[in-house]
Amino acid sequence: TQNNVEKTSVTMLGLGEMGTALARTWLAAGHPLTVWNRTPARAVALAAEGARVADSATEAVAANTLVIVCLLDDTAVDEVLDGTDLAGRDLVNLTTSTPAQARARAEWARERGARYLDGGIMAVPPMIGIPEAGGYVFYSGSRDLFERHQETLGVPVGTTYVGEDAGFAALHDVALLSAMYGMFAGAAHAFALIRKEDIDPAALAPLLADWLVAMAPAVHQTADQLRSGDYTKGVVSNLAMQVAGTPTFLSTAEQQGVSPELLSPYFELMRRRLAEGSGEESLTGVIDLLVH
Ligand code: FVH
Repeated sequence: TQNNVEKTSVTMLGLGEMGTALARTWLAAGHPLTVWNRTPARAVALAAEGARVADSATEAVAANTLVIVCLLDDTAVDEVLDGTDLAGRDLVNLTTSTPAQARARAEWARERGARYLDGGIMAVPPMIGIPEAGGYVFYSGSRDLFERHQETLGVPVGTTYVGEDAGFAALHDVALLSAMYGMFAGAAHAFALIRKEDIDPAALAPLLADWLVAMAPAVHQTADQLRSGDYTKGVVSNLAMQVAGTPTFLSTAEQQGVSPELLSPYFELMRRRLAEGSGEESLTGVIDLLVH
């Protein structure tokens, strides 16, 4: 419906880059919106677009049942929500946190009479409100709450519910971002290898991107092997062969004057796993060496 009265009213606490981008989409979609930010100047543009600006976090929380928080970190959440009356509120926390912080926040909210949903945002601000950009938010915590507000939560960006454990959204968020940093580390090493050569980085970039995309589906075999416990299942390039190849990578790095410090820790784990007699396996066994 296009009728504003029938759209869920939203309170938004935190108007940084992300909070502002989120808030703007609810306004544009016709959701009555109350906002608050520590620095009031950041609310001026949204007020001009139709948001009601509360004088305090307490007033903003009192305005609506659905309260969405997007602040810098967990400490800021403490400071902002301290003294607000959360009884009967549906608290959705999109602030980046650790799984332990999210679980503690869920319990903290429950003690104050609020339902709780935690979110991990898999998007940067320019992706908000652009469905084709592919961003989404992991949600975990109260399933009832998620289902009740799924339509509203889906206005800025897609939604993916990952379980009743309030820490799971943060865990999924950090897991995906950790894999991303591994990819960035590999790309950094690749660019370093050609840095002093007459090779255009812009020519390497599409080759690199296509190769990473081609290799990415390997995670499905990893998952399949972890589930079955058989790390030799479907192996094409076994660990023994891959460890035998590592001197080539290290020598090439040396010849190119490139530090091996990004690659070496992973190669060391591969060697340790091989030393355990796992030469016929894939690289999946490395995962078990990481888990204490
Ligand atoms: N921006 C991004 O690319 C990433 C994408 C993935 C998710 N993150 C997380 O989203 C949270 C908010 O990030 P942000 O981009 O909005 O961050 P800032 O623009 O720096 O705004 C921070 C807001 O937090 C307020 N704030 C900070 N400390 C306090 C405090 N002690 N008391 C009250 N408010 C506080 C700040 O207020 P002000 O400085 O304007 O007064 C902003 O509203 C974050 O968890 C990312 O990890 C974004």
